[in-house]
Amino acid sequence: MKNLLILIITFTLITSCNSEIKNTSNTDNKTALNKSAEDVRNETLRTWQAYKKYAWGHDALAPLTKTYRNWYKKPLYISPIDAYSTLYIMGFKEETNEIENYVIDSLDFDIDIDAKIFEVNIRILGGLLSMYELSGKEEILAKAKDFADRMLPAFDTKTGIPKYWVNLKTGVARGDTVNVAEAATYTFEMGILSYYTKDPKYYQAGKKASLAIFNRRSDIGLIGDVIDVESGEWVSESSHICAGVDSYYEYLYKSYLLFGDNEMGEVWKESIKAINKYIAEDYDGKLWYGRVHMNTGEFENSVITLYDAFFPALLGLSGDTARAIRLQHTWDYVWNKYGLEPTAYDYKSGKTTYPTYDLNPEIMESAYYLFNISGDSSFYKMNEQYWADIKKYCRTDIAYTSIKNVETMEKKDYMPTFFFAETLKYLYLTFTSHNTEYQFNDYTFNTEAHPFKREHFDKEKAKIYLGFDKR
Ligand code: DMJ
Repeated sequence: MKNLLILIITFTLITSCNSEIKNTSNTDNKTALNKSAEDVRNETLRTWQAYKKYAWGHDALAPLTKTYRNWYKKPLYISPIDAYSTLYIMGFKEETNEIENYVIDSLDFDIDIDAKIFEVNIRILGGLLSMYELSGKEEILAKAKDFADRMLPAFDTKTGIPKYWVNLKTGVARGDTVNVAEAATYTFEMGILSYYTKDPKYYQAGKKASLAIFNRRSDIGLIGDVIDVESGEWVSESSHICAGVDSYYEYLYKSYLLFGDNEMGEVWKESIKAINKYIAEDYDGKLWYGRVHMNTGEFENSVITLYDAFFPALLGLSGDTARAIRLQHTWDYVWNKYGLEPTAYDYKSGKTTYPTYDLNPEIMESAYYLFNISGDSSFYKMNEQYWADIKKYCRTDIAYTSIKNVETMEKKDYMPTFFFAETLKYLYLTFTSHNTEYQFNDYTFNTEAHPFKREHFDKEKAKIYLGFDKR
């Protein structure tokens, strides 16, 4: 009854919060979009066309010099794979068909390059699996499986935590020192692949890595942030939720949410208890998550990163709306101090320690979640403002570019692939929250914002296909 009441209130608030919002369910009809959604959609197309003109076949666009950048000596086609689900949600059929055809006909992962396993997992494997869900094309699932099979040799270590790089052709892996995010952000994509292939080996590899981290927690329940994959020793004992750890926590909760793996749910519950007890801090009237020592819980430093702005979304998703809202206001304060967020910020000195802004999505991701969870229109307005600021400082004649220094707003010549995958998508989804078929409660996103429909994953089947036991 209480839930029903909250739902009704939320729905009422969402539908009444913005006068431009029209009550329609037809997302294909461009006239049904409000001004903000229409604007993001048009800008996405303009940016995609720039990628196609200047960087097609390569990993990323360099928007100032109007050329391309590749991550490795051969391209992995990362921008289109990352962009696909955003273009699909926006209804760009011709563009998404073109990407599907390229992936099916021309993409070959048998390349002699050492790929960073964390990055390619969230972008390529996550992107391909989402492409499979949205397109329904079996050939795309085959590509995803082929790619994951090339990643798996990296997990063959004494701890089960993968090495940093894996050679896509030979399977030779290297790099024994990894941060926690690189160590254990795999259960979501690997679980989805296990579900669709009915082969538990993928999820089991990802879960082993996550549990290897959790099982090395201290007596007070905290983990460090850098680990040796062979010895299992902590290389750094700093405990935080910042860049380098962030998505480990995200995947604990999301694996429980999407697949119903209760063991992962318990790991999340225990972890968040320790985080809130030792890491959360009230400072200057705001909520912050800084850095403490994993064994003692003693404060180490107050440098946070803009990646941490994902945490309000995770707190909100897992039911702690009050903390989520407070934390989002903290991030909103940091954003407004500069007009964009700096990559690193010391909340006690009030200064940035690394002033770059790379078109990152996290603060907009959290505003999107909180608008949908609480129905409070101030989160919608936050995203309207962040979008206006991005247009003001990052827009170029052909696309958008990163900022070298948020104090001077000097531009950098690079557009990361997650701008397509995440930033534009979360903005668009916020502005269409009322009238999209991609309803917030129906989807779970990987850490690169690739969407997966919750009802596609039957929890009883997941238990078998992913090979975990119900508790
Ligand atoms: C994205 O690649 C992913 O969200 C990742 O988890 C960390 N953040 C970047 C974008 O900022």
